[in-house]
Amino acid sequence: MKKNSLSVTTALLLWVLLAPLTATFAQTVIPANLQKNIVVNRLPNEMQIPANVRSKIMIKRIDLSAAAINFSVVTCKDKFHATVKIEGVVKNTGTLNYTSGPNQQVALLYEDKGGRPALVATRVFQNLSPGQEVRVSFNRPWYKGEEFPPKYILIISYDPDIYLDSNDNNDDSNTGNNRLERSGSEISALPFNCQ
Ligand SMILES: [Ca+2]
Ligand SMILES: [Ca+2]
Repeated sequence: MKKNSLSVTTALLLWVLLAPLTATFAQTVIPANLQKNIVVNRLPNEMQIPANVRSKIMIKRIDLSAAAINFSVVTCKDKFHATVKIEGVVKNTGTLNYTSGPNQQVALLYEDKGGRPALVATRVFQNLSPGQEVRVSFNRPWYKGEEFPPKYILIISYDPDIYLDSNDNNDDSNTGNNRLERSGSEISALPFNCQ
């Protein structure tokens, strides 16, 4: 009995020590073929459509967009302290199905503290029908008294070879809407209604 409770304690202790590491790792998984575009402490460069395929891509008008960044209160401690959820929404805003390989596109959520971006969550996805969405999120403690709250940046990142992979159903025709920003000051403006 004593041995059992000891091993349970050990397992619990290990879980407490390792869970945050596992959680951080699980939140920011990036497929190998996407890694050369993505750095955890710098925003990736905007994707460019190669000139020789541009006219063909414009005909189909496949388009995924960084559609929204949502802020919500998960639990609150008092009027100034809460755990909040920051959620990015990627949406197929085109009129055709987006069909692709399993590791060719990822939604990235960055937290930027005064020009120091950090990748805080990722979501690898694959196919999206028109109007369909995929979400990437993370939770963090929030204090309203923070003078300069971070901003959040949602980015859709693609396989560097996405326009050259012989599949024109994953060729985003509008690279100008693949990034969205929202200031964390809007989180501080939310009511923290605690019981
Ligand atoms: Ca797009
Ligand atoms: Ca392609």
